[in-house]
Amino acid sequence: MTVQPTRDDRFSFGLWTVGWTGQDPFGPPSRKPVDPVEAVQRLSDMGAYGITFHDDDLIPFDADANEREAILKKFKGALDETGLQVPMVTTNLFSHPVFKDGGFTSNDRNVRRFALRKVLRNVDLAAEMGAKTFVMWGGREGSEYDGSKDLSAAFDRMKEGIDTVAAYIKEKKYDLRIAIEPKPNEPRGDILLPTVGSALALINELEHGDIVGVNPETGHEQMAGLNFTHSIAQALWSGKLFHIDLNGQRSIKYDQDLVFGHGDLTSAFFTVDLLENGFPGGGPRYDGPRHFDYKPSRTDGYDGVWNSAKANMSTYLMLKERARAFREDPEVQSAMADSGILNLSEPTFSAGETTEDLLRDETTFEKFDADATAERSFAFVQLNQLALEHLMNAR
Ligand code: GLT
Ligand code: MN
Ligand code: MN
Repeated sequence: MTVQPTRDDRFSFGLWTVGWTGQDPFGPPSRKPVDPVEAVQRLSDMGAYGITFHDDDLIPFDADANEREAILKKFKGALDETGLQVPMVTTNLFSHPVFKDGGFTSNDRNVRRFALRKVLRNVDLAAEMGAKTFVMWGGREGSEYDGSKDLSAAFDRMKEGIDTVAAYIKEKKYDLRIAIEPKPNEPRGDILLPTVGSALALINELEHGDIVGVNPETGHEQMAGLNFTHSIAQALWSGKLFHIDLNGQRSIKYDQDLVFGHGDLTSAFFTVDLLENGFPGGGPRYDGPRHFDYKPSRTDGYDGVWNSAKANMSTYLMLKERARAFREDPEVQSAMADSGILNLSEPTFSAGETTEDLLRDETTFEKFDADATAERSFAFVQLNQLALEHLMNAR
């Protein structure tokens, strides 16, 4: 069963995803490179609305100005022809060996200055392409050995770099926001800003943090054993979920970048439920692209590549349908009521009540029967079973 996406679903893919040729640390590519124009056409034909890219995915690192222009012209032609958009652009500060110790936080100042120039040039390109989000994934910003980096200085340089880019965006009046993408490790032994929480904390220290948010990736949080839905929930709550990378990961191991849903399916269900239906009691919503950052398996040929791209969208849409049925089910609603889920929206203090009032209210402490209250049974397991039944289309 394949569910057909439309542009209104706002599905997008990185050019580096369907374009991954299968090279890994243990072997060379298992597929020939794909022409970006073909990627645009195929993604458009299958119902995606957007394509995203790193500068180097499209334009070789050492291309001269003429080559760059020719490549961009061809790519833009394919976009115009298909109507595919470029909602996000990002910069490669990790492949070339010059970045082996990072870009913004390399111990080599000349590398840091080069990295900034590369990013600023790409910000201009992002604006030119009409992108609204500029992702920053600092895969090489980190270390293998704790003694190899002055971490305080590294955070200073990270702040300096991101603030410089944000200030440049403002100065140029680009309609663009930055989204930091966390990852715990790989390729570095430990990457700075390993989780959504770490990125949110850094954003609070920025001068131009108002236009900086996060781009959480399913597998990256799960590599650290964290709950992806919780991570995006906190980003949303903080008004910082600017973009999202959906994929699949099976437990704590190397970054698998599987098809969305091919890792922890129950977690994927609740991710879609949150993105599509919002928090049970209201609250902020995500309205950005549903971006897939997966790697077609090395065992697949191009038939498998295009089919797996479709699988991301189709799985998302099936989960969306299942999540809708889940929320609408009266039995679910009553299990939610028994679980007290909507009660959590009620402030712990009554309107106008002060801490003094609380201290004086004996029912909250002196006369509070903790043992009797502890006897309450929450319907959490029942609710989860209902979720599974909906997920399995058994209801
Ligand atoms: C790289 C990484 C992804 C990031 C990309 C953005 S590049 O493929 O593994 O998670 O989203 O820089
Ligand atoms: Mn990944
Ligand atoms: Mn990603």
